[in-house]
Amino acid sequence: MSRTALRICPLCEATCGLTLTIEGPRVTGARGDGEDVFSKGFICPKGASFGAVDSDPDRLRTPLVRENGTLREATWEEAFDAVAAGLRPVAQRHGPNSVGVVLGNPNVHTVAGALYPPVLLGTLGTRSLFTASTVDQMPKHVSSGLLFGDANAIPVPDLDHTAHLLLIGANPLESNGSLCTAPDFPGKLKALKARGGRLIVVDPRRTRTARLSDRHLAIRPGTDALLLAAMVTTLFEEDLADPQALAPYVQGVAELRAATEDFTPEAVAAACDVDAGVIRTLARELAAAPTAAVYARIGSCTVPHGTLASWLVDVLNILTGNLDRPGGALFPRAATDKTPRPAGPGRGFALGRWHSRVRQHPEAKGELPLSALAEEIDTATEEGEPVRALIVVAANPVLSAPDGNRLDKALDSLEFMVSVDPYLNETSRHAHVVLPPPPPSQSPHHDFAFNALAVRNQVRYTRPAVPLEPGRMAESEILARLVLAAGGMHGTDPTAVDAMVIEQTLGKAVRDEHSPVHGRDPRRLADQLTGDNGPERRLDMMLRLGPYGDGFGMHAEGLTLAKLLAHPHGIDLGPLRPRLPQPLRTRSGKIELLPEPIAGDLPRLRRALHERPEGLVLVGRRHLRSNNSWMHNVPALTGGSNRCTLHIHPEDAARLGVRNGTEVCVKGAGGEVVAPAEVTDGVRPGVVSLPHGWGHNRPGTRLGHASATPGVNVNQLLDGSLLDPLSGNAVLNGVPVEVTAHPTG
Ligand SMILES: Nc1nc2c(c(=O)[nH]1)N[C@H]1C(S)=C(S)[C@@H](COP(=O)(O)OP(=O)(O)OC[C@H]3O[C@@H](n4cnc5c(=O)[nH]c(N)nc54)[C@H](O)[C@@H]3O)O[C@H]1N2
Ligand SMILES: Nc1nc2c(c(=O)[nH]1)N[C@H]1C(S)=C(S)[C@@H](COP(=O)(O)OP(=O)(O)OC[C@H]3O[C@@H](n4cnc5c(=O)[nH]c(N)nc54)[C@H](O)[C@@H]3O)O[C@H]1N2
Ligand code: SF4
Ligand SMILES: [Mo]
Repeated sequence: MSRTALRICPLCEATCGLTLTIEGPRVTGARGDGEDVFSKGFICPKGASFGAVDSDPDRLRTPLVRENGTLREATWEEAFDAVAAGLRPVAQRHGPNSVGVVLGNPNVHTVAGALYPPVLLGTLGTRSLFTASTVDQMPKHVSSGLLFGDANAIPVPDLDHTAHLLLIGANPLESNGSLCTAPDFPGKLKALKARGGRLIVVDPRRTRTARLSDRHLAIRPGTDALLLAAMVTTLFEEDLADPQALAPYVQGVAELRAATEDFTPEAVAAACDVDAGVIRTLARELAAAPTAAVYARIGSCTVPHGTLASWLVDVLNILTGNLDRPGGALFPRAATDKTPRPAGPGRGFALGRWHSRVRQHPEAKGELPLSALAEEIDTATEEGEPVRALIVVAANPVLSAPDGNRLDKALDSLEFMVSVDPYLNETSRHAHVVLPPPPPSQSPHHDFAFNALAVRNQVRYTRPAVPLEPGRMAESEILARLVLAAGGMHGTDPTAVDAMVIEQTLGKAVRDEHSPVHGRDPRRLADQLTGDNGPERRLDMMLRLGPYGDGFGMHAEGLTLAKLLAHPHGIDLGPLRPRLPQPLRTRSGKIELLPEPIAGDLPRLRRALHERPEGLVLVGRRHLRSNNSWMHNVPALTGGSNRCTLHIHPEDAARLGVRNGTEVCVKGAGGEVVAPAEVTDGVRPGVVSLPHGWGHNRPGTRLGHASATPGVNVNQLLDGSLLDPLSGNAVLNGVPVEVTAHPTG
């Protein structure tokens, strides 16, 4: 007997609605939900393998607790006893910063990951926070913080309506898009072209996305900020800079012009390896297009000038009047966004409110660089305590962050470590306690993070498709219990955590004169909340206080959880609409075009005008059938072209005596790896490419399939010292490497 259930796919940022086929407790099939208001039936090979990902036999079924050095299966009670006994003494002896928290990418793909880590951090009071953001998009947060006063105000290209898309360092045909949630990104690019629009791709590799473009620029890695600065200069020189309707909200145009005028196309051409005439054409076409959007991702962020490049992307959107207009780049408005506040000056965005202990990296958005995690554990300093205990939630930094070997050793030296992870992998194998969340079919889903980055405003919620198996604990309960254990309240009913958050949030809302519930009784409001459990009541609360909410009865037609549950395929909230000046939170209340930290970083960019790598540089790549470090254990998603090979251009291969399949040794500042070469003109000369997330050959893991074809860890080539100084983001692309034919190859 089989049945079907709806489930939003958590496997990438596209958030497609799936229809699962379920037999007993198992998902046996997945297809696109044709009635989903947003994804309309789209599915990719990863989503189609949802059942295989979900029922991977290597997923942990019970908690693990370390006893006499080895991990053994344990009950939840034993596991949380061990967490409480392990964490509190460290904090009490060495202070709050001695307990570190590492949050990995899948946290933004779960309900629990959105709702509990902020409470955990508040309880711990630690400044030792490290997340996947600093190996990813932190430069974008910093540039948005500085430009708009809100690090989370990230403009999203209006893919469905734009006439011109300049796409930089992103490969949505493999990644399905990022900081731009769009089911069927490939289809949307094809539709753009079909309606006569233009697609320009800037990427050192001729990716599947690049092959779809009208123009592909195989830029030298790490130089996008120079290219974009030269486009800005061209707009000014040729009198094409015109913020149009944005003008009243923008300050600093003249200062920007003066600060960037020496970055002419002619000055940057050699560094970027892009013809000056082409750069001028790019700027002219951008200005001339009826609507246009500049959109940039990983390849522009994980580089030495990541924040400047991220800033220049929005500067170009602003100078061409494309920010905040349909067809340009707009600020989404998600159903669980905070209660809208009227426009006006805000508190602004501060960087470097504290610094890391060892190398004094400035915090950004409350985080320290993930690249600094190992040294914050293994290096003593005169002031401050090293990290001695670690809470790791959905993160595998041994593979995802620079210099995994050093981190591997550092983790072993911790007094206590707990991992919330479904796998015993390269990172969780170091934990004293592993707490496994249930598979996605047994978890609810709502995209708190990605709805605020989506190309269309919409809201969807799916309850668990399969009931929790006996012995399983919902991830929300795992994290709530972790909060209690960390706060010295081990043993308390975990629903107390949600009750506390609800009480605090409603208490604040009734005191806020802009809130629809201003002046009301918070306890009466709490009594109105519906939902089967704490997370659902919190979702109900956020929906009702949010921009489309019912305001707890103020707007009868408004959103509530009950209304959302009555629309299992979601509720469409319309296309992206202009919102300025409301999202601005800068002290001036305007878009601050040339913020001081950015101006202070321009001399470093100026020096890059004269830098040329002597040898090869390395970039990454993604494959449609993979996801970072955790999907190589699913046979349906491995094999074929999803392999850990070094792409190298035929000219470089010939010079080095490397043939297709030759084992090559790749050497970087942090170490060396040996991988088979794949000779292809898909990468430009001077550039080689290895994917990340591989290297599943460490002992003590439980990854049967992945460890049989382990691949190598590209991040071992890094030593963790290369960062974008403003954001603390790791440099993962454009890294100098040496490649030689391996003697045994
Ligand atoms: N060289 C190089 N390195 C990179 C990148 C690159 O482009 N090049 N990309 C970087 C980027 S953008 C990112 S975001 C990071 C990602 O790196 P990480 O943050 O480490 O994320 P993942 O590898 O996706 O998964 C981390 C862990 O989450 C676990 N997990 C999966 N599902 C769940 C769940 O539902 N709950 C919980 N609690 N855990 C779960 C997995 O088992 C895995 O151990 O890698 C970065 N590293
Ligand atoms: N299939 C799959 N999908 C994923 C993931 C995955 O691992 N696999 N990971 C998810 C995550 S966590 C994220 S953050 C997103 C990332 O989403 P994307 O940003 O689209 O990621 P990539 O596919 O790595 O594309 C980055 C591109 O930048 C290029 N590049 C490298 N260096 C430079 C440079 O200096 N300049 C320019 N212009 N380009 C450069 C690379 O060649 C590559 O093609 O993908 C998400 N989706
Ligand atoms: S595109 Fe992403 S969200 Fe959609 S089915 Fe594939 S993995 Fe899932
Ligand atoms: Mo990412």
